[in-house]
Amino acid sequence: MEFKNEYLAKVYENVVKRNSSEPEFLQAVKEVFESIELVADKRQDFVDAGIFDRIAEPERFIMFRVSWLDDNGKVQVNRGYRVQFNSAIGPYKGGIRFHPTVNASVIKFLGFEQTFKNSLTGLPMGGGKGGADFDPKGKSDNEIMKFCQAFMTELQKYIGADTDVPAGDIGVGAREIGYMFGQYKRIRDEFTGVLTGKGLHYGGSLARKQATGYGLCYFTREMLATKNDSFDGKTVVISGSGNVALYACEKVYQLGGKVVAMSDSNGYVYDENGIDFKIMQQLKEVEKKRVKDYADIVKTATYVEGCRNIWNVKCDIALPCATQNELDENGAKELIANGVKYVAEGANMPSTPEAVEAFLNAGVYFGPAKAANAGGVATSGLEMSQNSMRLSWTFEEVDEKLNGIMKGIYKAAYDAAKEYGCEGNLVKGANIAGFLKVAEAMKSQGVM
Ligand code: NDP
Ligand code: 2IT
Repeated sequence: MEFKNEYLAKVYENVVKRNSSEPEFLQAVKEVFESIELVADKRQDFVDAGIFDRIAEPERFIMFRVSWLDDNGKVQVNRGYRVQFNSAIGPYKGGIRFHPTVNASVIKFLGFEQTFKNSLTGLPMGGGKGGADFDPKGKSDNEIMKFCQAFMTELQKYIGADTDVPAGDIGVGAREIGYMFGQYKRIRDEFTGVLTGKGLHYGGSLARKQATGYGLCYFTREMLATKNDSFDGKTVVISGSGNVALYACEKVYQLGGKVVAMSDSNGYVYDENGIDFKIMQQLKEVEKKRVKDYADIVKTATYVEGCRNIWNVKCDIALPCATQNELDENGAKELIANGVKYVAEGANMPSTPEAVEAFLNAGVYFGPAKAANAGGVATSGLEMSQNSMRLSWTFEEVDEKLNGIMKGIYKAAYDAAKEYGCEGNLVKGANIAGFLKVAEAMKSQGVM
């Protein structure tokens, strides 16, 4: 039996039966259930209210065809998704991912995780996620616009500022949000905060772009402080080189650390002198080039083919910021053998369960995604507040609130772990703290 609590074992069995072809979703549910069985033992009221039976079943799952014309006038068809997972504590909220690997399992795992992450922020946001199996790589700007318009033409039926508020994720940044916002406005004739991560000229929040990466480092700083340690002089490896990775890199330097390696899906660059943030930002964010090109510009850097090899690089702190299951048991063992002390997840579920176990067993202090990367959605929450008030805060104001929220999340996860007898296990702590608020709200609102 997978669980000590018999009731939860039965509930999980049912989840497996219903979702047998969805490995990522089951992986995410299992991890959360392994933590909240401690709650099930203590809280018969939650058992009686059927909270555990309901929590892994999304309130709504929408799947739709997205047809559009490419630059050659040829019809292209993609599949779009939105999962509206849980609205107990606020409107559905979560990003949109455009990547060829997007499927029902990936969207559901992300929406499930988002529910607890959003709860941890302390802001009133439920859990949702969406996306399409569209590959933005090699598409012209015109094709991106056509796709975004076709995608939103269908999605707009289901979302709204008080219903469901999407944002960016892999393959969706300010450009895509702009095209989707424009299409929503055209069809619904409403200028509302229906999306976050908007451009600064039309209601976007300052510091939203930086928020996930910055927040990850603020969270890591709290982890370090618990061990009477700091970023000062630390060597850091960051996987990925997209939105989250880039701004984690910038903040590591601001806090006194040094980033020695970054990657994309093809390979990684290493430079013992430190990766130059400005050059990497220009290359990836502005010119949309590859990490390989970095080594052509910076002569002290070396490029290594194969992104998973990045975990062979010796470091004190590892920040996986690319995608799910990018760090497996082998990667974890390499990091441990090379003396890694801290791992904090910028991506969603980047470490496999075996990798997480290896870190915990080796005494590596581990910060799980739903706590460590919550700064992005938290700042989306701040964007929603600013939109509702029809005003905007300064960069410094938003950044300070973000730091405060990340400190609060760390404390909530740390304290919950302690209260439930697993001090120092932030995986369990984050799952329990995130779950409790959602569960209380579901119980108060009755069976639905
Ligand atoms: P971007 O699209 O900006 O960047 C993604 C990065 O990850 C790229 O470097 C990309 O490389 C790499 N990558 C993507 N898929 C794979 C893959 N299958 N294998 C190897 N590398 C891959 O996305 P974000 O930075 O926004 O997102 C990164 C992670 O952070 C995701 O897990 C996302 O869910 C999570 N996240 C994002 C938040 C946000 O606010 N944006 C908030 C919280 C979490 P390549 O260019 O080669 O594809
Ligand atoms: O995974 C995430 O938290 C995000 N992609 C951000 C979601 C949001 O609504 O800002």
